[in-house]
Amino acid sequence: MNAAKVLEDLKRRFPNEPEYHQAVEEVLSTIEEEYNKHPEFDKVNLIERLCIPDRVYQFRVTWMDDKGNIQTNMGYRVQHNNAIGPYKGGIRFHSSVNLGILKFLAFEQTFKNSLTTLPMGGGKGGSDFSPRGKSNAEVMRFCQAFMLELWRHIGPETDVPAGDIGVGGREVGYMFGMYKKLTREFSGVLTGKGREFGGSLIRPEATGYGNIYFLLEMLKTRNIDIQGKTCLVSGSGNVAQYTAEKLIQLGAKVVTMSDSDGYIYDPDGIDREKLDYIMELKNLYRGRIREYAEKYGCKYVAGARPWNEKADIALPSATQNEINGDDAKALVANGVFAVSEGANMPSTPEAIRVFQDAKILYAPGKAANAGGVSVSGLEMTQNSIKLSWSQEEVDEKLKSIMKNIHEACVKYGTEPDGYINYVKGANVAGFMKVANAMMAQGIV
Ligand code: NDP
Ligand code: 2IT
Repeated sequence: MNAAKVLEDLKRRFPNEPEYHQAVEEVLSTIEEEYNKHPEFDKVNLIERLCIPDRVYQFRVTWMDDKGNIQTNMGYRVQHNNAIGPYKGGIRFHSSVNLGILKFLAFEQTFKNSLTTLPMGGGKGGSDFSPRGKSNAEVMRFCQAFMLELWRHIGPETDVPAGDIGVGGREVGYMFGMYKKLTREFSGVLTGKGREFGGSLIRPEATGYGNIYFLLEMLKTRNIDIQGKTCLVSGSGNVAQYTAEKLIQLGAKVVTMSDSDGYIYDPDGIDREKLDYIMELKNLYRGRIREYAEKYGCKYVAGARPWNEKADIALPSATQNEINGDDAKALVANGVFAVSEGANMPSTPEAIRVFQDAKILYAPGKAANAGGVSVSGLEMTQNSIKLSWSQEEVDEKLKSIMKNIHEACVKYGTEPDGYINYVKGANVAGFMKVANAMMAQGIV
């Protein structure tokens, strides 16, 4: 394979999908060498089949708002690859959603899910519906209208969606209700469900906790203790909240959180009580992070991200491309020695280069945030055996999965000078398993 040529061809055939091109380029550039050691892969043009999704569903979602107006949104499900298990991946509701963004997420998900060691293929879905400012009833009607189309394409052994930006327990519950009504079947078709109807304990916490478990493994390679370390967290949604919770439990100091309007900087650190306030503010009242600064009298910076503040560790947990090259330079200059990604692709290629050139610990999302989908996989298992495991059991399994992912990164990503290139490690490890499964299954 010639990575540059494959990418050029994809750009020509699928223009105007920059995030998809970005994600593919990052993977191809790091697996090219390994891929070319296996001429049998190229003989069957494996790479093209791995980059282009198996299929994409696109549909119109029409619903009525509280004023009686009829609203139209777009709905999508990208089924990327099911070589190692049913398609699996979240659903995103955000005004920015388009096909290119979901293709990047489904592509990434395929490698991430492979890394978890659980039998899950890769997929992603969503809509350009924005839950911001919508009433509960509007969200319910939208979720129902969305599922009215999606249900034909998913199933517990076919494709199992879950949450992502704008989709949490509430939305999963509404979608599950509609799916059940349409199919007259109670099944594990979605993960991230409520505990009362098949949801796994620790699933809400899993992405944030898993990211910190991965961070601890990285810190261990340099004999660094997390206690007392100052951390920058971006976002204030599901992933950011449980990232902060675990950091606080471990004695680290979280000084920032953010939302799409700006960030707060609390030099005293966000403690348990302040985090409870954020959880209530965001999950119950659906308020803005600015209100935290008003309540606790700390700095709020509108329209900015937290990467210029001084810290030891950064945990981007909001969205893609939220750290650019300049942000990365500021982080490194301010003493940050570890970046572990809770979000998917939060660092631009320039930012990744800055981190790797500075030889700091840098974990890409597909490794560091794999805890979320891992516990989704554990939820699928519990649903199919019709049992539920205790909190401790799930947490232990999550820790061991994150440790295994770290080991895989070390195995495939250690460079001659000893620096661990986690991007390469994660991509090669994730790729090899999917590639071998595809080879065994013939040209399909
Ligand atoms: P949430 O919707 O719960 O929270 C998202 C947070 O990020 C909010 O604070 C939101 O601000 C902010 N945000 C969203 N879009 C933007 C934007 N364009 N610019 C600035 N801030 C933004 O989502 P999650 O916490 O679930 O997801 C966060 C990231 O983690 C995403 O990249 C997601 O793909 C990834 N992820 C999620 C997993 C999960 O299990 N949920 C698993 C693995 C990865 P506001 O409140 O203003 O909207
Ligand atoms: O990006 C992700 O891994 C998720 N949004 C979670 C997917 C899942 O199926 O739990």
